Amino acid sequence: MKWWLVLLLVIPIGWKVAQLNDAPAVQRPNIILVIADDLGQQLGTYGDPNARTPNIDKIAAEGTQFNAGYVTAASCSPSRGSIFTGLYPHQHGMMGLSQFGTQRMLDNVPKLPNELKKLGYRTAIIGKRHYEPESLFDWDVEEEDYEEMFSDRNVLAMSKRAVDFIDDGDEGEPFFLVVSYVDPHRGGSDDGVNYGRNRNTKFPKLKSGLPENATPPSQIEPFPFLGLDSPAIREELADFYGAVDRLDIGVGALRAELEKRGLWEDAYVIFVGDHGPDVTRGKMAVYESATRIPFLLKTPGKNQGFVREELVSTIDIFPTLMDAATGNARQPYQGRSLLPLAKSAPPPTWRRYMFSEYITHGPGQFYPRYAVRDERYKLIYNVLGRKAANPLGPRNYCNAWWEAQTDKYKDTAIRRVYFRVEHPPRVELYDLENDPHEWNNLAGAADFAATKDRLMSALQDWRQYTNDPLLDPAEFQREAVKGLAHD
Ligand SMILES: [Ca+2]
Repeated sequence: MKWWLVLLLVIPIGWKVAQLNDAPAVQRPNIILVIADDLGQQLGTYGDPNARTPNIDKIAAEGTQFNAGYVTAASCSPSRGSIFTGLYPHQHGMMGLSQFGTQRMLDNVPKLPNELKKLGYRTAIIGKRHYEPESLFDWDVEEEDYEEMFSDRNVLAMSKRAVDFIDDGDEGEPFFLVVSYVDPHRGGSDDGVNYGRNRNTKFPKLKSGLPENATPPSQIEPFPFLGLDSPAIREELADFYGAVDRLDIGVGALRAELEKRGLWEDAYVIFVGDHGPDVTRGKMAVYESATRIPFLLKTPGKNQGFVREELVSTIDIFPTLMDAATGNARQPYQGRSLLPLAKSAPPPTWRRYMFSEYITHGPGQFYPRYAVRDERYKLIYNVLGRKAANPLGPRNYCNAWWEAQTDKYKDTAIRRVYFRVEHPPRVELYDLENDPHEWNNLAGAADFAATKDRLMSALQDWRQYTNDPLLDPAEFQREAVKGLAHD
């Protein structure tokens, strides 16, 4: 019997997290999970020259910074579904955005707040949820004020709501607090305002009076993965970094309140982005710029400052926090507890491959693709290849995409990179060591045929092992009909 078949037989029984109800009454640690919306590694602690993020950087300095942290999908709902279930989108069922009525989480998947609540935790989510059905989740407090959090980006009001939840609890009662900021997502109360005709919505640089001094466009260095520079690109990214500044101010305010109550030092704190920035080759792609995220973990205590290179994923958050709460992170988790990596001891054996996917996003955006990387190489499998153009459309493109269309870049290598966004080949292969921005597709090169085959085989094994419904042509067709429908 194949190894993955053995696991398949075990996993359905294990959906329920076993034997947690009878855990002994012990003092459990407080847990804080901070989620940023559409943020890649654009932080000072990851070496970004534009970011002014002292508060978030401090979490890295006190804890463990994972340089190779990934989400399962670069779309809000599928990614958040994975954070809260420890499963890939094709397993938890929400393979695209949840607000259009076609994508919902399966009833029988494990849910992190529900499991922590069984252990005696008070649970709260302050800010963006973006999953369906909301009734599956057992939060004591859910605060999602659209105007305050999305339109006004009032990060200070969000911190206030978070501490109100803490102050309402009994002393010594452990809490699981999720603060889910909307920055630096596009939009806000300037809804409808964009960067020009047929262009994307603006990033909200200034909201609720913050930040007081955003970096001017002239001082912005464009994201390296875009490969282009222009005044319009700088203007757009200055707006993005203004929203990042505000996010950091919010995290600082939250931390200050927790410190005031003596609740910061002994808490477990995780900081992640739900996927990379909403620019071309970012959100909705499976490039590194889409799926690689800031991933910080602070464990109780002071001044750790570890930096790890292991491949870690948001599917590891569930087992990590169960491990933090119970001292145990047994199967049936897809991911692994990260606590063994948050130590100065030599690293244990770790995973060799990292997987991510994109199935769909909003209406009409069904274009399934999968990615697998090892220490050095990355393969992308675009299931439809050039049978269908990538249906994301110009509204999803940034000023760099428009810049690449100008005559100046005719017949250049960078134009081909942007062309590949709309017309991807079936298979892409990149050498991340020599080509970290994934510009030079090696899939057709004879020298790399063995690497390509090995990664494709790992990818197929993983899809089978994780029961990907899209392996079944009838299911694929059903999802295609759902995903290509327009509202
Ligand atoms: Ca998002």
